[in-house]
Amino acid sequence: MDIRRETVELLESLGVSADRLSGGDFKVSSPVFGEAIAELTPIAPDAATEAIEAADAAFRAWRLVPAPKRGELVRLLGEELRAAKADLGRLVSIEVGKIPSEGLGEVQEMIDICDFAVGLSRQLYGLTIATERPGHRMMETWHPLGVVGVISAFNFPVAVWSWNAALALVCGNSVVWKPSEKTPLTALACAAIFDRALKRFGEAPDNLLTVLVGGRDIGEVLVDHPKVPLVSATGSTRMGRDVGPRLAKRFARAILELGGNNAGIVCPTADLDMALRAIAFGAMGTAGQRCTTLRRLFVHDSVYDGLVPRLRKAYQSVHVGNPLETDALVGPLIDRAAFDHMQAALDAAKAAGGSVTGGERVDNGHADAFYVRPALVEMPEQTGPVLEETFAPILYVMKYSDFDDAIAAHNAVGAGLSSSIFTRDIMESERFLSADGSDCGIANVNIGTSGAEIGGAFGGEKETGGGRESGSDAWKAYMRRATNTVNYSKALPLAQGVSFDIE
Ligand code: UN1
Repeated sequence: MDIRRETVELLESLGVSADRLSGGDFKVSSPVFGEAIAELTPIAPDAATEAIEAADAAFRAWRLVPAPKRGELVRLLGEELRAAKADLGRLVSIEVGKIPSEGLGEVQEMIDICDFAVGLSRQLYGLTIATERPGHRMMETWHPLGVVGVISAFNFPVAVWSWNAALALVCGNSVVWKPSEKTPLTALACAAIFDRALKRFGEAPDNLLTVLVGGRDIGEVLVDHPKVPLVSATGSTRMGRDVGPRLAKRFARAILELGGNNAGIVCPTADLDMALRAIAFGAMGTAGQRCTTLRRLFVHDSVYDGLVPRLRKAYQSVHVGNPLETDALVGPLIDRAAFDHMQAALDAAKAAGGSVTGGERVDNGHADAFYVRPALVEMPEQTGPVLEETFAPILYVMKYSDFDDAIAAHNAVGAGLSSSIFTRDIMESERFLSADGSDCGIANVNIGTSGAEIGGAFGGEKETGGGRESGSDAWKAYMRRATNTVNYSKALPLAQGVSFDIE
């Protein structure tokens, strides 16, 4: 196949002109064959600063549009995404190497969050609160916040943007998006899709959405700009350690969705067939490149031999290959660096006594495409690389005999994104979900760690950064809250019984 030609054709059909795709020095590659598929022109830092100022002007106008009307724009975006689903899903597969159902699933997440946000646009509620003073009313109101900066990662190049953008837009904000350096093409496609929704919507300010194609310097412009009151950033914990303090320094808000080192516990009463499928998808799906990928597994002694050999077999037989032309379940790693990190982690695991199944490179005839057989690593204990997130398909498996020890080991890592337990024992599942159970932002029972629905709040604790995006009341981070107390009496009673009579 001519992947470059198909990329250009897809982008043109999505509304991105072919002239933008070549001639620049910002090279974009597809991991499928490791070939360049576009050369973009990045934005200069000064132009990025100007774009943020323009987005601020857009916010000032957009905040005056009634929220349900803003919801109409997001409804149209959802319609345009439905129409573009096949093309955008395919483009995600080309740019990231996802298998087709995962590329399409990512676009489905976008459609789902648009639907959610449309409903939300009529539900931006505040509370009315009992006051201690007679003839008074106290309430809270929610107002638009400003320019919302979005920094997204390569692995969910469009869905995570849409979680932020759909909420930000109904909340009355404008959006400036710095996509991953590895995936700017799908971002340009989203901007074109959004433009179509805008045209159908009619009256909306210019510059409601700006995409900044560029490297780290451009991300820094966004993070440091005083007119960006909120930055939602997805990426590594290392990135978060830089972005978090920079935002804190200027008292801007952060939604950080950083690393995960997600674990599962398989208990004596687990349905092993169910656990096997959930573990296989959670650990090998998306080539281990989800924030929610299952990376550690604690298996009770009594079921270890009933589960782990079957898992090993699945690792040996899963089809790894070109996601565009075959029915592979595991596509490529994003690049050579990802491959190198994976090999280094496997070497460290072996040195720590791990026994490795898989992990080797699978040759597809292209020197710069990195396919690997997912690795199952049986570890004597949780040490060395097991404590770190390696963004690749490695599952470390450990035995446990005492449930308290399993929970303690589960929580003994820096990250706190997603977790799961496989059990039919209600005492164990309830304990896992309780205050002294899993310490993660997502805790599941008889479901893997990945593949969350948009209706729940998405994010995690500890080194995952603490942010929440997507469903539930995550919208509150995208608005500012005002507490209003109104006195409709003729007196001026002071709170707390204070008297202050000046005559
Ligand atoms: C991510 O990897 O950053 O829960 C997002 C999941 C997906 C989103 C993952 N819905 O696996």
